[in-house]
Parts: sequence; structure tokens; C-alpha cells
Amino acid sequence: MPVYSISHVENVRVCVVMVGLPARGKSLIAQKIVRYLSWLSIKSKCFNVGTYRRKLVPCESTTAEFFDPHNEKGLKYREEALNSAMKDMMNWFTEDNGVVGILDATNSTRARRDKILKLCRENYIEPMFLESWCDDKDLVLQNIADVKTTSTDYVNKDEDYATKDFLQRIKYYEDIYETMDRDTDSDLTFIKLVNVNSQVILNKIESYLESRIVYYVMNLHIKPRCIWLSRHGESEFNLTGQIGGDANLSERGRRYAKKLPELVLKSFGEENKHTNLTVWTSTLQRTQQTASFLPYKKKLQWKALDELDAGECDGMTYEEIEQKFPEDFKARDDNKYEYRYRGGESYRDIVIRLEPIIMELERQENILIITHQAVLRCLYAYFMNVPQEESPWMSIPLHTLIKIEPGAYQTLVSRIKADIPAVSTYKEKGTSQLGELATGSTIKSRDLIKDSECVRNSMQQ
Ligand SMILES: *[C@@H]1O[C@H](CO)[C@@H](O)[C@H](O)[C@H]1NC(C)=O
Ligand SMILES: *[C@@H]1O[C@H](CO)[C@@H](O)[C@H](O)[C@H]1NC(C)=O
Ligand SMILES: *[C@@H]1O[C@H](CO)[C@@H](O)[C@H](O)[C@H]1NC(C)=O
Ligand SMILES: CC(=O)N[C@H]1CO[C@H](CO)[C@@H](O)[C@@H]1O
Repeated sequence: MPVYSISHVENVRVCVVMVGLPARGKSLIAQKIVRYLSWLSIKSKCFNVGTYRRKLVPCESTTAEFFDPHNEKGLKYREEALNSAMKDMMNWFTEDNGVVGILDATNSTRARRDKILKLCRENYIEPMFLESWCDDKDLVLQNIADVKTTSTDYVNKDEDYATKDFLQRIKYYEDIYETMDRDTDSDLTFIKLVNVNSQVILNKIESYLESRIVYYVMNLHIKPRCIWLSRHGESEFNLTGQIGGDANLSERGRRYAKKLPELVLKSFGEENKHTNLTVWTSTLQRTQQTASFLPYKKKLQWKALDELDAGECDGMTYEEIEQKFPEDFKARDDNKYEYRYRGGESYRDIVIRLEPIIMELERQENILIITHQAVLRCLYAYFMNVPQEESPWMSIPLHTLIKIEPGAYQTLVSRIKADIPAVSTYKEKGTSQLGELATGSTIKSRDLIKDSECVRNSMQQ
């Protein structure tokens, strides 16, 4: 059951066709849409034609000349790559009940778009074109820098060579490129982003699902920025193992709060130490007390960042819950994502109330969020593409600052430990005992990301 079961009511399936010259951020946008929709339980997948092309032709031989529209061999391979991608996508729609498929390709001519359009219509898939149009030289150069350092086409190539080759590749596409416009393409459903989103042109957006995608991409920006996440410091309830409530910080929790400004500064690095940061907390005492020593002026409280509401179990320990509501305790372990506390919330409920937060987060620049375990797991799952079955079981320890740096092709995560002891509030499946046991489950090990380790999103799957 997806959050927006409406996609099933409407029974709409959408193929988002990316349009735009190379280095216009198409892959980044495509990946973000997939991540966002998957997080909302809408089945989506990206089909990157470049990846198919690389399977046909080894990277070493794909110099710019390969993309010359007069290079017949190149054309043939590119055509073949597109066909395989489309075929796989159509299979995915029928066999895996896909809802939103994204075709990430450089589809620059109307003839090519017509072909895709026809194929979609034959399969009862709604085509929606998403063009990223950009004439801002700085933006393009910034994208090129990103592509050439991360694209598999330029592994082990010298930087100047990569830039020159890439510019030439763009040039070849420019010669035949036909942008989307409202007169010629008036029958098509399309979104045209001009210089990221300084101007957005919309045409024939019809279904609810399409309008959600529109709303999301309108909120994106591509300025480099970081997001810091932290749980509140240890609370008095954590000492007694109680859940919920609105307790104060414990003595060690207050020590964490005092140390937090220093941790943030350290993570900023010397050269950025004057950078401003916006701080978001929940409305509960323990997050506000944790933020109280931070020197930043902009602090905002969000009700949507409050901890998962444990309903009737609020204020109880896991042991008490196990005794009083044994079936509930088991039901929660069996499906923690869906389980809703009596009179309270489930993880799925949290994702729904976090959606406006995600939208606002996409609009913001540097931001520090101090919130609670369950909420943090959901936010982290969005940024790191963690599947639903895993996210409620991730261990997010107290007194640790997590830094997330979203990039075009990868997201970097680092963790900075405050070195202030705290009780472990991690509960493994099938026990009411708190603490990380020796049995290291897959979820835990996946989550124990070492400092600055690169975590590749499912970018080039
Ligand atoms: C830590 O304590 C807070 C109450 O102060 C509670 O909401 C939270 O669930 C506790 N964490 C765990 C996992 O016990
Ligand atoms: C938290 O601390 C304040 C001030 O010390 C006190 O008035 C309040 O009762 C405490 N709250 C709880 C839930 O213990
Ligand atoms: C940060 O904010 C303060 C106060 O609002 C302002 O004086 C300062 O110039 C800002 N710093 C930067 C780097 O923008
Ligand atoms: C005309 C044109 O450039 N069409 C392109 C559509 O996208 C695929 C994937 O990049 C190319 O192979 C086609 O050439």
C-alpha cells in the first residue's frame, strides 16, 4: 500500500523522459525523483541510456567523435542502447508493476521524442517530458566538473582532456538539439526547467502523480550544501528506558549539547567557519535543550519533527510493553514499518508527516536538524536511499553528529562522535533488551558507515 494510493486509484503509470544537453543535471534530477518517489512507496526506477551504451561500447573508445551525429557507427550503438533501455522499462512496468519509470538519455531531437512517445502510448504509459534547459555558463561548467570527476567515461583520464572532450561532445548535441516549446509541443505533457528553476514552463500536466513530480522538481536547487543530523542528547527517559514523553536532558545529554557547537565547527572546516547554518528542532524539550548552545540565530521548531507517537505505550519501557501488549510487541517486530502503536503512529505515518519537511529541506542550504531516533531514520532513509524494510532497524546512536553531503553522483556521509558516553537505545528484533548485541545484523552493519566513506546511491544501476 503506497502512501499515495491515489496512483492506484488513478491507475496511472508514467514514463518521465529526460530531455536536455549533456551536463544539464539530468541524471541528478532523475535520481532524486526516483529516491523521493520510492521513499513515498511509489515504485519507480531510472533507466540510464548511457549505462546501456557503456555495456555495448567500452568507455575508452567513447571519445567525443562517438557522439558526432554523422558518425554512423556511434548512432547505431546509441540507437541500440536506447532500444534496450526502453524494452527493459516496458518489461519492468508489466512484470514488476512499476509506476514511474525514468528514461535518462540525451534525447535532443523531435523525431527521437516521437519514437518514445509512440512506444509509451502503445503500452498505455503516460509520457511526461522533463527538459533541463540551461544557458548559464557557470552552471554548465560546474556540472562538467562534477561529471568528469565522477563519470565512468572519464576514469583515469587527464582533467583538461576530459573537459575538452566533454565540451566537444556537448557541441555535437547542440548542433541537432531541439528544445521543447509550447507551440510545437503543445500536445505533450512537459516540464521545462530553465536554468535549474529560475523559470519553469508547464504544459498539460494532468494526473495527480505528474503534479507531485512537478512540485518536487520545482523545489530543487543545485547549490552545494551540507545537511547535519543529530539526535537529541541523552534524556532522563533514556536512562530509565522509557519511550516517548517530554523529558529533560540527562547530565550527559547536557554535556553533548555543550559540545555540539564545537563538533559542528570542526565538521565545517577552518575555511568555512563563518558559514551560517539554520537549525531545526522538534517541539520537544530534549531537542531544544540540545540546540540551546548553538550560536546560530535562525532556529526553527517543527511539530512534524516530533518523535514517533507511541500512543498508549507513551512513557512505558519496552519490557512493560512486552508484558502488557505481547501481540503488539511481536507485530511491531514483524513489520516495524507498518506497525502503528495503539492510538499512536507507525513509521509510514512519520514519512507522510515528513514530506513537507523534505520539500523545505530541498529548498534550503546548510542546515542542522536535531530530532529523534525514528524521525532521523526516516530522514536518513530519504537521503541515502535506504529500503523500507531496513530503515526502522538502522542504528543511529546518541551523541553522534551525522554529516550528509549530497553530490551529483554520490552522497557522502560522515559521522562525528562526541565521545560522551550514553546509554544505547537500540532495540534489536525479538527482544525487549536495549543495546547493540554481538550478533551484528545486516541492517546494523550496513549502517555502520565509517567516517567519510563514500556511499554510492543507486545512481548508475
Ligand atoms: C530516548 O528517550 C526519549 C524520551 O526522552 C524517547 O522518546 C526515546 O524513544 C528514547 N529512545 C529510545 C529508543 O529508548
Ligand atoms: C525539566 O526541568 C525543568 C527545570 O529544571 C523542571 O521544571 C521540569 O519539571 C522538568 N521536566 C520534567 C519532565 O522532568
Ligand atoms: C551570518 O549571519 C550573521 C547574522 O545574521 C551575519 O552578520 C553574517 O554576515 C552571516 N555570515 C555569512 C557568512 O553569511
Ligand atoms: C537524436 C538523439 O540524440 N537522440 C538520442 C536520445 O538519447 C539516446 C541516449 O543518449 C541517444 O542514443 C540518442 O542518440
